[in-house]
Amino acid sequence: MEYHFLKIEQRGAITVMMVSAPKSLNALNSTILKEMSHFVEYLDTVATRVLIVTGDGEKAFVAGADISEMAHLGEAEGREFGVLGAHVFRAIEQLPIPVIAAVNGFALGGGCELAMACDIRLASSKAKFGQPEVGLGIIPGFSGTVRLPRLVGQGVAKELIYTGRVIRADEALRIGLVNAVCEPDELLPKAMAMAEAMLCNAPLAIKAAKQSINQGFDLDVEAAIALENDLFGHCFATQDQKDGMAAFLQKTKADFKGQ
Ligand code: CO8
Repeated sequence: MEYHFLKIEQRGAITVMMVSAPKSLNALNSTILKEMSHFVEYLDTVATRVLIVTGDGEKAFVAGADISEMAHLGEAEGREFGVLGAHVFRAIEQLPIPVIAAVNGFALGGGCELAMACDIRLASSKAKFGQPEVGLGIIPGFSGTVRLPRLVGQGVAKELIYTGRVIRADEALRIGLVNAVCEPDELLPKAMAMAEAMLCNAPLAIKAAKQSINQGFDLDVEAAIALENDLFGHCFATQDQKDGMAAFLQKTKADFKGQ
């Protein structure tokens, strides 16, 4: 499939997916969401071991879902549009590799929701976050009401969603919405450096850790521990565990094969 609104760049085992619709500040229309869905479905997660998601230009990560497209939707189409976005973001969240959002500018509405579907958020000092949907007569419909309270707690999430207040990167850091803030020109290098650090580790162990955190978070403690026990045990069936521990004992670094 040829992408009109996604720029994909391969840097070794790291892939950068850039949303690119600069005229509308990278707002997500249904074509972009379908391109993203295709990209995620066909991403080779053996060749790509870390995905970085970012926005084109200096101004926006993603300024939301495309309001000009949504303005004319009826109830059934509105629901369909919400399902499409939620489905794509869930697929990103469930990728078996780490996904880092490099938030370079406005991350509003669907943009904030896209960033929240990623495992880790790095923000430029110029980034701004918010869920301004209620000001448009809708709710954060790409799973913002689901993920924001899980990330920052219900009280803060409700305040941000009910007021639609847009916050700067420093406040996003303070409330735990982002992991770190850096200067704009340091953003992609910092995301790359973090991805490189992940590449040193065992891919199957990272995959299992992600599954244990993502699935375990929604289980009660006993069930989450049981899930972790299974995933932990399964690590001992991998070559990576043999290589990792042998390398430690020989005081060398393992060259993990993801097997
Ligand atoms: N949709 C469509 N077009 C947009 C969007 C958007 N979300 N954001 C910006 N644009 C367009 C503008 O219309 C403008 O186009 P034009 O040049 O043709 O007039 C261009 O991008 C540049 O924008 P501005 O001139 O407004 O730039 P400013 O620097 O003045 O302002 C802002 C930047 C503050 C980001 C401003 O553009 C803005 O407020 N944008 C809208 C932000 C917003 O409300 N986002 C949430 C949208 S709703 C949403 O995401 C819902 C997700 C769940 C959907 C569930 C479906 C059922």
